[in-house]
Amino acid sequence: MFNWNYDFAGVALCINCVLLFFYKRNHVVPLRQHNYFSGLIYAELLMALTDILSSMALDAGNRTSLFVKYLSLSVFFSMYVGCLLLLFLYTKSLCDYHSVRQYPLFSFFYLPAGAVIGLYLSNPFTGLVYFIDPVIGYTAGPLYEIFAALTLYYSFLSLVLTAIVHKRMTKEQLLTMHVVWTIVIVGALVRLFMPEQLMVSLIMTLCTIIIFINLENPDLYWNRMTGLFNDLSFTEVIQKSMYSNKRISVICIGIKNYDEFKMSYDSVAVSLLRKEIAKAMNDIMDCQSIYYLGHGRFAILFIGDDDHLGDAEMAYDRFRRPWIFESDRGRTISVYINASVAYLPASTNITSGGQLRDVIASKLMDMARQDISGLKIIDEKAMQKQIYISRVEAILDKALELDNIEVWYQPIYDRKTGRIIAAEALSRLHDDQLGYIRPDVFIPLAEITGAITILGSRVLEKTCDFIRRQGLAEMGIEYIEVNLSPAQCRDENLAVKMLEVIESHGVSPGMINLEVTESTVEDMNQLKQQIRILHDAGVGFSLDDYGVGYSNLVKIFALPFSLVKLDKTVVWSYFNNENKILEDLLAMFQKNGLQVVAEGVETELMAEKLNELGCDFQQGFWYSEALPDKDFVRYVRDFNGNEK
Ligand code: G
Ligand code: G
Ligand code: MN
Repeated sequence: MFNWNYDFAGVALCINCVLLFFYKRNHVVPLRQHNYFSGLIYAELLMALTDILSSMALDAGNRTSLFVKYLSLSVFFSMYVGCLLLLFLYTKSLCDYHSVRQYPLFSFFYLPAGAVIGLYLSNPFTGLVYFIDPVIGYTAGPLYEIFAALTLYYSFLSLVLTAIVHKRMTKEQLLTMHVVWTIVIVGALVRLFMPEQLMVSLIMTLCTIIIFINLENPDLYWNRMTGLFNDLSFTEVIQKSMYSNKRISVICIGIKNYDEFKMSYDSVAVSLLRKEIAKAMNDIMDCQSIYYLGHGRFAILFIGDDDHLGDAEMAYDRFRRPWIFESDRGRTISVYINASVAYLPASTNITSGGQLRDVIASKLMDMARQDISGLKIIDEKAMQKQIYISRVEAILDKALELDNIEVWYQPIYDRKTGRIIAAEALSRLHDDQLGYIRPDVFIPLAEITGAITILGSRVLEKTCDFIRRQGLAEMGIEYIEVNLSPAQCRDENLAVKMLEVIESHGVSPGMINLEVTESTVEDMNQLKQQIRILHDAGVGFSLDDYGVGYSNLVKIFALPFSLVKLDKTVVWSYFNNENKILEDLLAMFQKNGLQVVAEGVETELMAEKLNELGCDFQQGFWYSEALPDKDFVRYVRDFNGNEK
């Protein structure tokens, strides 16, 4: 006779009831892992219950029928096996292992559990695992240890699986599952040697709690305030749909004036607006799930082949009407929201969840930047572009790490002397497969990722090294123009660091001209100080790309620019006879003591006319494209030796 201890199983029963209540209250994204997890809670609940029932029935001796004893014991053991299987399937769903449809593997996964459950259910007739002796009571049969063997089997299978595909799991997932399986093995040993303690369901429950805290916590997947799923669940759902070959279509909505909205209202109002938008979308269409991707961007995901373009149109239409909701202080807010809506049809090929999220973000950002209100389709081309950008991002990171960024120099011609007296340093990124990648692609990328800080200082270092090594000053080169990105200017130690680089290379600061675009001038206030330090040390400043922004001329003249570079579009519009602005700009800047560089000079005609107009400097393909350092030196020697 055993002296059963009901405490542990009783606690397990209570905990599983509580877990079930709270887990089921929350929304879950349609991921298989969540189904396995709730299945696990149910199985544990039943296991704890039958553990108690069967022990009570055994205790009661002849007062309960043999049938009740056998039934409750068989259900208990079967539920234990069920837990093992669900835990294994849960592990498998985490690592996206979807080859289950391959028949041989299928039998590896399910057959052992199925066979053992069959064994337990048929035990009342065979007595192979245990039997109930009229005198001694509960007695182990010849196959009693089978549950321990099965535990080892599934632990081992999980271990193998996570070892094979560990790259698809996060560190947290790996750690959690390894801990969980260790505990499961301990539980089986306890059952084997101390069956009277009824501890196994509590030990299983412990595993569930660990998973709940680390991997199934609803707050990891959705926002309580708005009831919207987050971008983590978005990428995971897409990832899983891809692995199981399901097609998806997505309606993406971006609030265009989101930043303004955030500045004008408190965070509660912002949350309420998000909630309101989600509610409206749910009313318009049968949303399977709505995700909030951050920065005022929503994604409505549909799994399956159906077309939802009509829904996307209706979603866009809704933004023609105002959004009305109560603020936290009970004030009624009514606002018009400008939205960009993009639609990704189910036919589009997707490579990864994260990539799709990036495509959506960049598409909506592009639409907002170009002020496109309306509906756009995200097609294969947009996906390809994003794939290319991600590739460039990786190449750039690697190039910075290996210090592989090249700097080329485009000559600048001086009207007064008829010689090349300066150059613009332009960075070049080389990849074995993609060839030379244009700065128009990687500079904006570096500005977003922050890599521009390192890139900028590398370019300056290389330029200084070149000036010193080649003795550019002796060759008649008066200065080199180096582009300074607005993003670099956020560093308040920029000036000091740059001067350090210049001086450590033994270069006179006067040999460096920093090119700043108008956009930098816009948020110049805190940077005036930086410019002042550099300028006082002798570094020159040029205003780059003049004519393509919206300049505040008062601000420009207040800064120590000595040069203005007219953007090539301004120059070209003059030579295309579109306007005569060039002449007036020249006069205006020169009258205010600034010298002017014309960019994009491509023909002899342009070069001659610009000289005639009195434009101080010229830069463009007529003279030369940007050249690698040795070619540049040769070009300058040739040019300055025998005048063009
Ligand atoms: O060479 P071109 O295609 O080469 O250059 C495209 C743009 O990239 C230009 O507007 C130029 O100002 C910018 N650019 C090139 N090199 C650098 C660099 O080192 N730093 C910054 N900030 N911009 C650069
Ligand atoms: O924006 P930034 O001023 O830094 O411009 C330099 C860019 O202009 C580089 O991309 C350079 O390759 C390009 N560029 C320079 N000269 C010419 C030209 O004559 N024609 C064209 N189309 N591009 C030019
Ligand atoms: Mn430039």
